[in-house]
Amino acid sequence: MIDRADPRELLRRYSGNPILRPQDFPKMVNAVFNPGATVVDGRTLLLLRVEYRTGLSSLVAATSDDGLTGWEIDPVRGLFPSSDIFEEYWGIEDARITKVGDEYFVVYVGYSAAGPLVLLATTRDFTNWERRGVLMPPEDKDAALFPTTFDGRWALIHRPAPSMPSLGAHVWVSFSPDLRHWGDSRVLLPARRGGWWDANKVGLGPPPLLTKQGWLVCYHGVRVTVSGSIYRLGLALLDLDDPSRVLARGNEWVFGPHEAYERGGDVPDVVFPCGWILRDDGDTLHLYYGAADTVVCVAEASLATLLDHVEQHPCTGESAGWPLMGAIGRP
Ligand code: M1P
Repeated sequence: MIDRADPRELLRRYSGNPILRPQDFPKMVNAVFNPGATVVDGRTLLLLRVEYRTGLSSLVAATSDDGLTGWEIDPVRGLFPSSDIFEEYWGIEDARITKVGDEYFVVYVGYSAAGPLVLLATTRDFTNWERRGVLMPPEDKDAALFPTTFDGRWALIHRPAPSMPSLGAHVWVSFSPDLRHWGDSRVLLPARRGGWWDANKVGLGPPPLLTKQGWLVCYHGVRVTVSGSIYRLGLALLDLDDPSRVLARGNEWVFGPHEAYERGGDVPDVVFPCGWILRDDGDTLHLYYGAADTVVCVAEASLATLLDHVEQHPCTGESAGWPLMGAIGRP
């Protein structure tokens, strides 16, 4: 295995990675990955995607005092699919958690018999849940809510799958007055084309993060190679008042698989974050990600440094959109 670790990386891996593995569970499970993240009563809470040895997944809570060590898995705290619910027939996956007041809005993927779709459930304690139904019908995934409304409308970032895959899978934003009826949908971050790292398929990572400069967005881009797909991460910045306006989008990926636990697993060469937490100093950012669809890891970054990076790539006019998709700036 070639080690391509570079000390200049913006995101630094925690030396204790992976922080959660299948063998940490009391019951035998196949994989634990793609965690949503938040803070509950001062403790870091991850909502883990746990894939059992049936092939189906649930969302299970694990907590830690410092967000790095001493993880306590509570196998009965979380959200569990029911085969009585059509939308969750083959399990539930990849939670993104948005705190609104003292409630947590958890947007997740339901693996329905009609394909993956976007569901919402709310909770105050990750034990008692209110299922709020379908936000986006199949096929759609990689979705999260903003924590604030915009002129009275909720905003959801999501990733529909096109019926013609050759047209690419792009990140969209949609709006709703009531979390039930969605519309005013538009492409937010188109997948680029050709040789780009984020050509043809992109999807949201964690929920958008509020900063003074705008909403910071982390997304995954998928590069298809003869040996399989490589999932890497990039950054974009959205307007504070109008999140359908892209202010900046980095050209280079900022994080990609190179450690053994990212390069080998059920799905090799995948880093897939669904949560990040800005710590109390206002700058330390912990990014929680699934590695190779098998284990859970964390990487740390300075928020100011990430913002500096993305702001070097402002989008003006059409530069974030379709016409120039193959040629945004210089790499
Ligand atoms: O296997 C990699 C990822 O594939 C899917 O993501 P996407 O549809 O955005 O490419 C998801 O199933 C995800 O859970 C998985 O980690």
